[in-house]
Amino acid sequence: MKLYTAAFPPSPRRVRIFLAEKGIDVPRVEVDLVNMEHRGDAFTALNPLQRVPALELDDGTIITESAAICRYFEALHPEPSLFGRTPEAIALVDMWMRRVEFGLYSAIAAVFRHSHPAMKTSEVPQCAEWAELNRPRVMEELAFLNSALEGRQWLATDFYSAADIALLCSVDFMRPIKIAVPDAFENLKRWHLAASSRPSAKA
Ligand SMILES: N[C@@H](CCC(=O)N[C@@H](CS)C(=O)NCC(=O)O)C(=O)O
Repeated sequence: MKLYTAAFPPSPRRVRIFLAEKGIDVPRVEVDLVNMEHRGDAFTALNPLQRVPALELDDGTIITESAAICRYFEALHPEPSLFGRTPEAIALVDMWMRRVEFGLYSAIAAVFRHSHPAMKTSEVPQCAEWAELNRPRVMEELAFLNSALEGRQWLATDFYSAADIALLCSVDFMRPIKIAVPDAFENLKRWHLAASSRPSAKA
């Protein structure tokens, strides 16, 4: 088994944090995104979408999409559970993970992909106007998540879950687009400190 990953972007980091929480060690292949290795023939043969992460199983099966890779490892190693054990917890983790992905993460990604110089060759054409339209959406999503975290330690349920990992990777992905969590969003700030303090955050 091999995990194709890259150091800085959020999606491969989601998988690395997930694996660290589970205590699973998977051989890794670092894909050089700066030098466009993911656009080369070898990686394109693995993932025609030319994105990381990708997981190659021993029989050659390729799994992409960070959430799908995490679900694969949850099924292989159910404990500690990061997707929930009860029907209710499973649904809540999924609900919050999707809210983070479709809400906050997609707004941040739109700003990053359409405004950051590093994405010039990947996002063609870059549309600066689309980036600017998404900046206020990022703030709206942060406000929503801040209120959702009122009185709660973790986002979805009473344990640190895959939804928290998605949120941590999204919030940290705001650094390159120079958006910070406003001080007024105290619940989100408290949550971010707690999530960042877990050893897995360094993965
Ligand atoms: N939905 C996918 C997103 C994968 C993705 O967009 N990966 C980015 C890094 S976070 C990438 O490989 N970007 C390279 C490019 O756009 O050229 C997932 O969750 O795995």
